This record gives sequence, structure tokens and C-alpha cells, in this order.
Amino acid sequence: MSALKEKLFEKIQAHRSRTTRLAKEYGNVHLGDVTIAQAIGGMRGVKCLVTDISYLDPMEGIRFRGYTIPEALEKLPKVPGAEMPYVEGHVYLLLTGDVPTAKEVEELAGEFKKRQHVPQYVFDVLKAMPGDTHPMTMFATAVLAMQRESVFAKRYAEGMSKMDYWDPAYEDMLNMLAKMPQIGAYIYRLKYRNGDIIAPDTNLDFGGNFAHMIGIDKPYDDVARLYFILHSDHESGNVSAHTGHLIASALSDPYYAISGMLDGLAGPLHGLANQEVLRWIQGVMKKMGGKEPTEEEMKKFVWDTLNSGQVIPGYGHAVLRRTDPRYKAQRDFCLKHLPDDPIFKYVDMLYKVVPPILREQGKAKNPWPNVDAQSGVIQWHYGLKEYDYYTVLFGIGRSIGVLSNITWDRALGYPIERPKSVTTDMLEEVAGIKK
Ligand code: HAX
Repeated sequence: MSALKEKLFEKIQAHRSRTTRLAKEYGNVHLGDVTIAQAIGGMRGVKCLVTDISYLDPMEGIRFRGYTIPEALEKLPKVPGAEMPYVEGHVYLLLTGDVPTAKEVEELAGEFKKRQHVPQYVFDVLKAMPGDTHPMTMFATAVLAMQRESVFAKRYAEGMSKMDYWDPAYEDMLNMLAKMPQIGAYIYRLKYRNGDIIAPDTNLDFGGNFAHMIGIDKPYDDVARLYFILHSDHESGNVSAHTGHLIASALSDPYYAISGMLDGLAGPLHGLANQEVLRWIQGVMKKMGGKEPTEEEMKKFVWDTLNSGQVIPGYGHAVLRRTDPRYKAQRDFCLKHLPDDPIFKYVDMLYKVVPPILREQGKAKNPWPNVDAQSGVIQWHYGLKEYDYYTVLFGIGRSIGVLSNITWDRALGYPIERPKSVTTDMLEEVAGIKK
């Protein structure tokens, strides 16, 4: 170890006990409007963000513009011959708060078709990346590479009134979203299908075209629609939504903001948990040599994971205190379309086994499954087995909510975000440990 690294390690070891003591013994002490526990503990529960796009109740789960998931799926106009609604209709709902008519959806779908052309240089950038690059790195890079297309950045450079910011933010939103199915599918085919790219079909809707370009038949188009809608928004405090809002608050344009929010989504405690769930289940299956585990064997795998200091992916949540309705919506889909899928059976057994174990362990505040516990099974079932790709699907969906929020942030003139930090010494003074 270098002398610098050694010195740093000594300092870290000396400092750790101070932070732990502050959080454990003085967590409830107030530091202005928040407690020491909230300042150290990732601002949990601090109400200081505003959004009307969606609201997350700890017990009920998400409502998009006031609608629960079943209500939104029922009310939004359906794609002819499909079980699921148009993703475009959900974009309309999040942006305006109104359920669109069939004509309004058609118009928006037409707008997307006009804007869907992806510049060749984006594909060239993707092709130039090493073959083992993670799909999320490719996705965030593709979005960042397109920053030169930003209408917001162009209009800002020309000199634009604050009152007009929402307009180019809206243009960037539609331009970017319209291209996402093709960029996402291109990454998949380039990385996992030897670059055998399928051209878009301009007659298809957002979800249908994505399924077509990925190369998976019906009902995968409905899987894509369901997936993009479910992952679109989860109010504003989660890492991806908050990152997008934060970056855009500096008036960095929506391309910068979306590229950055995708980086946050790529963390295993957030969006990457969907790949981790499948990776974990594959590990269990491998150990079982293909045999279905008994409940007792499954319990042992769960305890082994916890005892080795790892989290159970797909379980727990910072806000939710019940089973995630996004999990339920996907479980209902599985029960209808793939009840006998072996991985669905594993996942369903985990639903029985994990919550009591997390309760017994006594650490996680929410022992119930979140969206990521169920999402990979459906992808796997329809042949999309490359699980490190799953977070890209989440990212396409999440872009809808984050971009809607950014457009409204600019419309309402929300300022640059700038909370205040303090030092550990200051916390110890507030706690009365240090005079
Ligand atoms: N397995 C094991 N331990 C868990 C756990 C899980 N699934 N969930 C929480 N815990 C632990 C925490 O690691 C923490 O331990 P320490 O005290 O040792 O730090 C303790 O329980 C208290 O955590 P918490 O207050 O209940 O949860 P947080 O708000 O801190 O974290 C997380 C919420 C989602 C990050 C957490 O539940 C977790 O790590 N879950 C597994 C990863 C996962 O599924 N993430 C996706 C969440 C949904 C999402 O954002 N999707 O994108």
C-alpha cells in the first residue's frame, strides 16, 4: 500500500466510529429542520421535493397523476389487438395529468414517428465501444453523445427568456423519447445478436416497435408496453429521478440530465437490482443442478446471502412498506401468461420465504418485494436472457417520468438545487459531544 493510501486508511478507521456514534446515539438530535440521522442517513423522509407527476404512498404504492397502476392500465387507450395501453398515452398522462382520447394518442404517436430518426454517429459511438461494455454504459453514452441535438442548449445559447424554458425542454423530451426504443434495441442486437440489427417499423407504436426491433414476437410487445409504463416514475426522491432533476436544475439540458440519471439507475441498490435478482436466482439454480429447491433449501440460500453480508436483491424499499404494486402487476401478468415458468416458480417461492426471514433478521424496514423482484422473470421467459441488459429497459421507462418532470421544472422555474452540508465536527457540537 502506498504511504498516502495507508494514511488515508488510518484516518478512515479513526473517523468511522464518530459517524456510527452520531447516527446511533444522537440520531434524533435536530440540526435545523432535519435530524442528525437524516443528514447522515441519505435524507430519508425529508420532504423537500415537489412533483405532481406521481406520488408514492408507503402503504398503497405509486399513483401516476392520481391513478393507481390498475386504474391507469384500464383507462389509457389500448393499442388495437393488444392487452396493454399505448406507452404514448402514458406519456400524455404524465405530462398533462389528463387521460388522452384515442385521437390525442394517435397525434402523439405520430409526433414520435416524425422524431424517431437516430443520427448515425450515435450508432458509430456504440460500435466503437469495447464488446464487454455494460449495456447501461452504452445507453448513457448514446444519450450523452446526442447532446449536440439539444434544442434547449441551442435556444439557451441564443438567449432565451426564463418563461420559455419549458418549450425547448418539451422538444428535447419528445425528440429523445422517440429515439429510445431504437437506441435500446440497437444496444441489445449489437451486443447479444452479433450486430444483426432490425430496422424500425414506422407503422408500429412505441412498445410494438421496440419488441419488433429486439426481435421477439407477441405478446412481448405487451410486455414492453407494461414494462415502460410501470417503470416510468416513482415520485422524485429515488436516485434516478432525483439525479435527473438535480442535473437539469443547473440548466444542463435534458440530454445531460437523462445520461446522468441513467448512471444513477445503474446502481445495484436501484435499477440494477433487476439484473441482480436474475443473477442471484441463476446462482441458486446452478447450485441445485436444475432441481427445484424445497422451501427449506431456499431459506438456506437466503440466509447464506444475508450472512455473507449481501442484500437480497428485489426486496426492501426506502419508502414502501408493503408489496410494491409494480411487483403485483407483473406477478398478475406471470400468473396469466407464464404460470408454469420454472423461474417464476422460484420467484414465487421467494415471495413466501424472504419476508419472514428479513423480519427475523430485523434490519430491513420493509421485508416485501419491490418492482425488480419480478421483472426479470418475464424477460427471461420470452427469450431475453441476457440479464445485464434489463436495466436498459428500466431506463427507457424511467426517462418518461424524468423528462416530464424536467419539462415541468422549467415551466415552474424551479431554481438550481443546492442543499447545505456541515462537517462532522459541527454535528458533534450540535450533539453536545464536542464543545
Ligand atoms: N436484504 C438485506 N438487507 C437489507 C435489505 C435486503 N433486501 N433491504 C434493507 N436491508 C438492510 C439495509 O442494508 C440496512 O442495513 P445496515 O443497517 O447494515 O446498513 C438495513 O436493512 C436498513 O435498511 P432500510 O432502511 O430498510 O432500507 P434503505 O432505505 O436503507 O435501503 C434499499 C433501501 C432498496 C436500498 C434496500 O432495501 C436494499 O438494498 N434492497 C435490495 C436491493 C434492491 O432491491 N434495490 C431496488 C429497490 C427498488 C428500486 O429502487 N428499484 O429501482
